[in-house]
Amino acid sequence: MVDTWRLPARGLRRRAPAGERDCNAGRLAYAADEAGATAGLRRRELVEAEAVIADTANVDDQLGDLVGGGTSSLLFLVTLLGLNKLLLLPARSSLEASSLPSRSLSSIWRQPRALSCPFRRSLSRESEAALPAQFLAEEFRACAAASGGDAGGSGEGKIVKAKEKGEWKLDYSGEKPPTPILDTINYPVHMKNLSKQDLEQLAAELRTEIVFTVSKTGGHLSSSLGVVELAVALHHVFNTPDDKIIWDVGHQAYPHKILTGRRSKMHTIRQTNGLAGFPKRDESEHDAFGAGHSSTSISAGLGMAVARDLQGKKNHVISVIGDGAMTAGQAYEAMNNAGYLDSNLIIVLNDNKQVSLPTATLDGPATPVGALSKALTKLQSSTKFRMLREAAKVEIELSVLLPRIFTLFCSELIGFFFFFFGRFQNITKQIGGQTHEIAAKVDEYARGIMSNTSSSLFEELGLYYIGPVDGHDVDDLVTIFEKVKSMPAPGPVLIHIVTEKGKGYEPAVAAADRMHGVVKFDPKTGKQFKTPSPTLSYTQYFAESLIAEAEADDKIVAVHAAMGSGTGLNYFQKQFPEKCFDVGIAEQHAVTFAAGLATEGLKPFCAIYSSFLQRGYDQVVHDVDLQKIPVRFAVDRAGLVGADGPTHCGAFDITYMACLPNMVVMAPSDEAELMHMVATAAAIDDRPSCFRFPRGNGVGVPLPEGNKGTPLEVGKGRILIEGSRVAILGYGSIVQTCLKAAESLRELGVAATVVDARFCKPLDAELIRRLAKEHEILITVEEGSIGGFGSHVTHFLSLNGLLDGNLKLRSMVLPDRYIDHGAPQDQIEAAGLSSRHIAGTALNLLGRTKEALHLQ
Ligand SMILES: Cc1ncc(C[n+]2csc(CCOP(=O)(O)OP(=O)(O)O)c2C)c(N)n1
Repeated sequence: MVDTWRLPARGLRRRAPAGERDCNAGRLAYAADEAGATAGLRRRELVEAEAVIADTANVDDQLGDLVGGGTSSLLFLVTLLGLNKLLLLPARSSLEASSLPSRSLSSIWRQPRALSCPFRRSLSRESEAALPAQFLAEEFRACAAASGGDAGGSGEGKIVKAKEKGEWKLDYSGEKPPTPILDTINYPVHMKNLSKQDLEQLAAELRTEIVFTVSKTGGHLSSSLGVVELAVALHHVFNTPDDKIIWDVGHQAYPHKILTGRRSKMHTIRQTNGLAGFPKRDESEHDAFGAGHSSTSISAGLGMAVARDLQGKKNHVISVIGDGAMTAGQAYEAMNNAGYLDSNLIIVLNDNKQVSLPTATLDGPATPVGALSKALTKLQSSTKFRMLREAAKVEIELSVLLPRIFTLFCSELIGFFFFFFGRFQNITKQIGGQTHEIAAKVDEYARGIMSNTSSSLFEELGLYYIGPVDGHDVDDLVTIFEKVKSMPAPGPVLIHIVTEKGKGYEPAVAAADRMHGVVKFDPKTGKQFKTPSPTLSYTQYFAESLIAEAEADDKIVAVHAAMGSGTGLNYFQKQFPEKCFDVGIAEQHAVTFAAGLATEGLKPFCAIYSSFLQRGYDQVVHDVDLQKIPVRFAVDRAGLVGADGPTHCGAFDITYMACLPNMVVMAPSDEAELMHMVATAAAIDDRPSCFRFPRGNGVGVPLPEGNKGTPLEVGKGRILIEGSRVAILGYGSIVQTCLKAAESLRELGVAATVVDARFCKPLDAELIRRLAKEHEILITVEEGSIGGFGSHVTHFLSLNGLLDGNLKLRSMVLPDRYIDHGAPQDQIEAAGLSSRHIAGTALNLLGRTKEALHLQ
């Protein structure tokens, strides 16, 4: 038997998945394999273990068969009581008698399901190298030390700073940290038989690795640091890609990426052609669902769980959602539906008490917004909950046992029925009627009576609540996940874990914003290398001018959805704390809330990123535009956004706003214009209005006095350069690029007119008519999708017969596809919206194609 499973070195190589072949740990695996005797011996031991595990599984299955056939009520009782493991003792003794080293033995016995399931599956379907890879984890480690492998570790076999007084003392010296365990792990399959100590060390190594990597690339830091133990525990217990882990928002997925085959590419994260900063289905089969926008994970997870059930599959689905993301309505819609559909779904609520961004005001740490965070705090401070956490293991066992005992006592007939159906359905809920209610009460009692109000919000929604659990205790997490995983039909379960954002990295923990999103930084100090700029960001100019407006008009108020720093409204908040509303990650609510404020005579500015406003679109249409309510939308991050990529790209706002009948739609070409548009929006009080502005810094034009703009005439553009033959009509900040294109054209002897359209709605009809009549070529340019400004101009021209003559019209817009994350200049090039592209378009239309090709 042993020989049957001892694979020759070449066989191993053939069977290794492609992704593993070229990776460091893969090389170490082969080194281990070549090492021969040791590797062979260990494999033999493990193969024997597998045989015993298979035996125990057989006994388990036979038990089920016997009882299912109704032949033994004793066995039935034993199974109901969860005592069937006792019957496996003979198998266990034979395992003990085998030649397995005691450490492997005990870890296998401790986690029979975690080990036996993937093994059985991999053997039965002969999947690629799952068995050897898993078995080789220990060999990898041995060989990493022996070979001084190039996987990034020191090869010394231990992390630089070990655990002291229960805390890992990690070294952030800026040197590449030694990561001996991480060096052995390329895919989750390599971490299945790690001991508790190994898992803890793995988490510590991941933490140092993330700090080291992100210090060189920039990106999201502290959310990932807060979930390393969670990621380790999830990947240890569950088996992706069969099991699905959905990371809400996805900004915390760096440890997951590292553990799922992407470690060697982490230095490319968020860069052109590099790894995405968020989970992405195209990037890895381990990324079950793409994200970037928050609060979608429970809906997606529930869909996957129901699809699994309908198709008779048996995998697990886990949605990981933060307490911030949990503030959005969609999360509750999903939980409500999950409680009703009752499908097996595991929701991990990662509660780090940081709901909004930044995680602090300008003056220091911010209190989390919303009632939910208060409720969670109450739950955590409850003595019963603390006791519950300590007794988490017992609690879960009880939750399974008590209904079973109860059911048995009620009626063996019901119990029999329950066994048939209940094994695969929620235990108490499936019994039905009064019996269900009584069983549910026993269940609740067993779980310690959840809180003072006897049942938490989540319980009311139909979820089985477990927690709060220390989210930095790998052992607890593993135990709970294993228990939940082994429950036959728990329905939707919510595991509430408590973590610290930035955990383990002092500069992040100490920083007011927890170093949520960072540029490159010095790992020793956490000091970020911010490039000094002579100008401020558009966001800051917006905030300054809104403050100036509010100083002059006490009716002005501001609303944002968990983005105080992102929208600059933290400055406004500091000045007018009573007039600034952070509503949590709740864009839909933000819009209708602003509408409500406006109906009572206030002048709300609702500042939301272009891509996030998509979520509040029906509210924009139905609650604002249809009723002509004067809400002012400050649409930040309009156009391409660089490293955040397509999830955050503000591509569609011109299109979705300008199609609304009552909306005034504007875009400034520079920061001074932005200030004028803030003033214009403040002045428009009979209908809604919006203005879009990009990520990035202003161009350095003189600002209006006191940062207070002057209202513009609605629907009037301005001519910046008068030329002939060619007119370039720009909308928004891309007007600056149009000016550069005109400069290139001028050098080639072409005098182009450049116009700043200012308004997409209403269009400056008179100006556009004039441009069409006085030029041969009209080019519209915008950093937005098809259907926006260019479409409105074309529509106007065609309706007015201005396309019936010789005019050559071209609309330059974002291409009809999503543009990947990357450097802003690369994205502009990919979109074909650089000054070279604009000038080239003009030259081509003038018949000067060769010169167009040679443009720089
Ligand atoms: C719909 C939407 N609105 C706003 C954001 C911006 N955003 C990214 S992370 C974040 C906070 C998320 O908090 P939480 O889920 O608790 O995760 P943490 O950052 O605390 O780890 C916000 C508001 C977003 N990603 N999606």
